[in-house]
Amino acid sequence: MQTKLEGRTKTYFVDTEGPTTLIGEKINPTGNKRLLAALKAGDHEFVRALAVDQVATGADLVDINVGVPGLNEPELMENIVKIVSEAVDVPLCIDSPNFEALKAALFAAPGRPLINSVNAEEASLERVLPMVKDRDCAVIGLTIDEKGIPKDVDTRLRLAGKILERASRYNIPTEDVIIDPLVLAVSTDHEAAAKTLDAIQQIRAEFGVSINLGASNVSFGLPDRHTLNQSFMALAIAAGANCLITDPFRLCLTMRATDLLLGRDAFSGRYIGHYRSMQSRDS
Ligand code: THG
Repeated sequence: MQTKLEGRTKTYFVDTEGPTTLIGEKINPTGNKRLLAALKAGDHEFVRALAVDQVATGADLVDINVGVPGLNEPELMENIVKIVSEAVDVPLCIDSPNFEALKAALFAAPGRPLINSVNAEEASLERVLPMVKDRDCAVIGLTIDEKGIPKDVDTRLRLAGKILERASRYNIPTEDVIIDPLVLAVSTDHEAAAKTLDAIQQIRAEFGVSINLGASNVSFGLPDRHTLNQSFMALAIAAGANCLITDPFRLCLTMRATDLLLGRDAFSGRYIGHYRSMQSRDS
């Protein structure tokens, strides 16, 4: 299944049969003091460089999350979407729980962006799906509802079905919905990663859709998070996740390695290409 996305000049397909999609996560002030200061100060050059560097490193899409308490999110979102879409030509992933911020971003973004996200709560389905239909774009559906992130696999499967069914009622085709089964920290539930891997497999088998994951939640609260993130990424891709929101600087090579080992990189082209481009950047 393919999801068509467009940036200012580039068309990109998230593809269940293709190489794994990397959505660069770095434009997100959570835990990033330098970005937070830059957003507060209106230092747009810092944000522009983050977008350009992520794409140069292999990001297929750039996620934009500018939720900062005290700042006007719709206005900031519109500004940052304009800056990033002038700086890079790839499609944008608009990351906000704020409906007004999503609306502002959709208005400012070129092409066919990816909304991040809708979830199975009524308020979200009723507000976000009409925007997806009106703007003719794609959306990530989180398997979460009024009760929060389900711990079990069956509820995640049911919520994925609910989101897809509701989208089809708005005449949004299945291929424009990418399901995110979410992962919780293994430090608080040692089966959290295993359950998400199971959910990825079952959702793919049942609905055939693309699966997205924000891979770094898994390692929260543990030492050497990078090792856990790398291992989890490989397992998630093997289980059927084909789209990951992550740090391209630290995880792009692991993603290319995993695709190669799963037989999805003819003549090791993408793996070697990424390795070479990193070497030429370092020298
Ligand atoms: N699913 C979907 N969207 C998502 C998530 C998901 N969006 C947000 C998040 N999860 C993915 N994005 C991030 C962004 C940053 C970090 C983690 C996930 C992060 N930041 C560093 C930290 O907190 O230590 C700071 C990084 C820095 O200094 O640059 O970990 O699951 N659909």
